[in-house]
Amino acid sequence: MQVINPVTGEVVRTVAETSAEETDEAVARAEAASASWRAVAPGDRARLLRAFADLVDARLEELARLEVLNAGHPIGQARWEAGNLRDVLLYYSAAPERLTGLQIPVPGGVDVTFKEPLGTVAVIVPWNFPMPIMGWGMAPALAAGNTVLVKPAEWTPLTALRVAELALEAGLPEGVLQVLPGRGPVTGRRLADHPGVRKIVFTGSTRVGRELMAACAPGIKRLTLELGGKSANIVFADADLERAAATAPYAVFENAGQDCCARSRILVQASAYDRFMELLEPAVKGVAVGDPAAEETEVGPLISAEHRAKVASYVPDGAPVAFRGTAPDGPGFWYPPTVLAAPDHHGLPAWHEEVFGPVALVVPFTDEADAVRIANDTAYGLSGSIWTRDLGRALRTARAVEAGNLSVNSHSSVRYWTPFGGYKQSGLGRELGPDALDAFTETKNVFLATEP
Ligand code: TXE
Repeated sequence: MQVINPVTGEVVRTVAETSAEETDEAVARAEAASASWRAVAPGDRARLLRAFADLVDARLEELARLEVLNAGHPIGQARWEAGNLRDVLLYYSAAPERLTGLQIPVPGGVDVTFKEPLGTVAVIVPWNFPMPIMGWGMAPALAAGNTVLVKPAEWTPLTALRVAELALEAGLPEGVLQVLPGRGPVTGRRLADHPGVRKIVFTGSTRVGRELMAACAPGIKRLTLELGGKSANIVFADADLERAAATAPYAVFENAGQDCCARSRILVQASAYDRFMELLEPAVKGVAVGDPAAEETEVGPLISAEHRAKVASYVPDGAPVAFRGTAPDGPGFWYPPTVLAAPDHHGLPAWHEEVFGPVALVVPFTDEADAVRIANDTAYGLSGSIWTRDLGRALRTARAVEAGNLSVNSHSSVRYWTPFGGYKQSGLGRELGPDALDAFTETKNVFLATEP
């Protein structure tokens, strides 16, 4: 597979594709490593994960630069991504020694529950946040005693391959973590079909998520899905409009909008609409789009020429463009931050579908009930923001919006201490936080009779 730098459009590396047969061999290696990995003493498993995290930390700049080259992410953001992988490894390195079961009082004996690893699990990773999303699946899975196969996206295999080398260097035994670069329908699908793989963790499109659910059905394979989003950023008239408008562009244009949590539908209370738009325009035009290797850059290019064409198709001639930011010309897959003002939004595909690019819609609403109605007018339910100074309204609205992760007077989505995942067609199950350990263990209950 050719790895392309999205800034130049040039091939920077060629990576071998894992065939279906090679995928089977990797699964066999992972299964063979399972018994000894689950038998590693909890303290030793914790130490190995900490050593792994320390190596990621030591190589943070190298990993970040590799992501700039491969995904075109701004260097500051890429450092955050490598740092997130390190932090998630450290967070779950505490788990092996704290994975406790329960002792429940029952008559006639002693009843104990155990948390046991599933065996071999596969993590299928998209191209938008390669290192963090690899970590969110891999770290809790390893901590709980599973062996792990990671399939990075076709576009972005480089950091995953380097991270796998660091795992070996840290002392993880052979076969415990393997990275299989390859095509989704070949390598990814084989992992989903393989009876030796006990769980699939998938982040990607809702279309492929649906396919994987069907592929997992025959074997009742465990599945966690983190899919698309169409999140709302709800701005009430009583909010700090300056802050809401200054931050709104970053909540959708960061990572060039290639973010499942992007707040791509900005809902503004009608009485504050004109003022908000006045404030939003300079904020959007001020977003620094350009060379991702430059420290001051905030937004880089899109991942590929195909993806840019798809994004552009959501802004056809005659689309209600209110204003746009800037983007470089020339080689590379650039697209300017674009705001559509669309009171009559229902006919627009960009209202219903995940654009996954730097395109936002602004829509007015009348009152709280209207805001909730519009926010929930989507098949997705991943994330969202609520801006208001009224705490009661903030909490009422947060409880009424059908989404897994909401933030008030903030656009924060992912905090690795807390569960992350979607309602409706945004996914199934939760990643991160304490919940993720349940997703990588089976609960076994054993009853010991103490009376004859
Ligand atoms: O995703 P795919 P794509 C959304 C976003 C984007 C769209 C398409 O809207 O524009 O999806 O992106 C692997 N069996 N998100 O085409 O195809 C694939 O190799 C098993 C949202 O890149 O879903 C890659 O590793 N695996 C999102 C991963 O699935 C398969 C992140 C994701 O690719 C497979 C990315 C198959 N049949 C895209 N087909 C988010 N939630 O953050 C593909 N894959």
